[in-house]
Amino acid sequence: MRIVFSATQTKVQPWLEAFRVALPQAQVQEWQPGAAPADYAVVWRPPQQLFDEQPRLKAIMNMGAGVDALLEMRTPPQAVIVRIDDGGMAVQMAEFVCHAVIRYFRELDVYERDVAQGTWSFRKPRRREEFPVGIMGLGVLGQRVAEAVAHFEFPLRGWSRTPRQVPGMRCFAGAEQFDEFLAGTRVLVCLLPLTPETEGIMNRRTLGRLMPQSYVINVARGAHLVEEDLVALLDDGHLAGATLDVFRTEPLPEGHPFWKHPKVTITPHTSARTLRDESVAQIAGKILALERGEPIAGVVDRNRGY
Ligand code: NDP
Ligand code: OXD
Repeated sequence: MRIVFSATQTKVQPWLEAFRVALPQAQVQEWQPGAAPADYAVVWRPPQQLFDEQPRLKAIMNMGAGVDALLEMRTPPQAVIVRIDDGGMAVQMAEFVCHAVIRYFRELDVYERDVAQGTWSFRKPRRREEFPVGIMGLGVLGQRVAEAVAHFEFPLRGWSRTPRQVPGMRCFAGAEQFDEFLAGTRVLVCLLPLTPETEGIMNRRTLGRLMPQSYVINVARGAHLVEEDLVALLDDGHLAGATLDVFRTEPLPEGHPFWKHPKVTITPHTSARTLRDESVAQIAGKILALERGEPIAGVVDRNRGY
């Protein structure tokens, strides 16, 4: 069995060594132009030339949860596209989102600003019932985040494409229930995949439907958000704050308004990192299962886009 590996933004050698240990029967090589035909490609944002030169791949193993960039490429049509499901990312996402929700609920963002100005002032405690958290996307990550947020007893709402039942959560589904979901949400968390249906889903109209003084937490993809609409709603006071981990252009360009906006907190696409050991174990396990002809989790539906 031959496996080619191609990933940007990571050191290649430790990944190759880990795959060679996990799959001793396989020949695992970093992809180079002209490489011999392989059975599997393990990739994160690879060059198009890899797929053009590897028409016989059985499967493409994406080293992340989101496959939006991969689905924009020309890939061999028979190759199954497989994404990471959880692989240690769900708990990281739960930590990140809980931290942001609690920071807003306890007004730590306001205390941080006060302290920076040498001001000692108390704020009236908020009522949890007035702080419903609404999660868009109830998949692997959204459900784990919901479970974690539930421990802090915030009212929970969730929205997905098809109807879901999540204990302790009021669930909404589809375009027809979207506005109702938004209208009762005070903290909007985006954990949707980026697809033609979800591109620009957070815009002036939809964010304008949230409860007054709402917050936005985007940990999915930058293109879910119309950035200038968010700034307008923060500036006119409808929105009280935003925590953004992902952006239309990454790294965030110098001079972008988010860098200095007093109501925006940014992080460099780090809310849930791909972890090497967990990912190698998961991908190797799936390759072996595919070789045995067994079903695996995380197979992407190319038509659905996730
Ligand atoms: P899943 O595929 O497991 O879940 C996707 C969820 O979104 C499902 O509940 C699905 O609905 C819902 N959904 C999809 N399309 C729509 C739509 N048009 N309307 C309403 N709901 C929709 O994905 P994951 O939870 O694993 O990951 C989510 C995203 O998080 C990834 O695609 C990636 O972009 C992002 N991510 C970001 C990271 C970061 O570091 N910032 C790290 C990892 C992931 P249904 O249940 O009906 O199928
Ligand atoms: C992912 C990511 O999709 O890191 O896994 O953004």
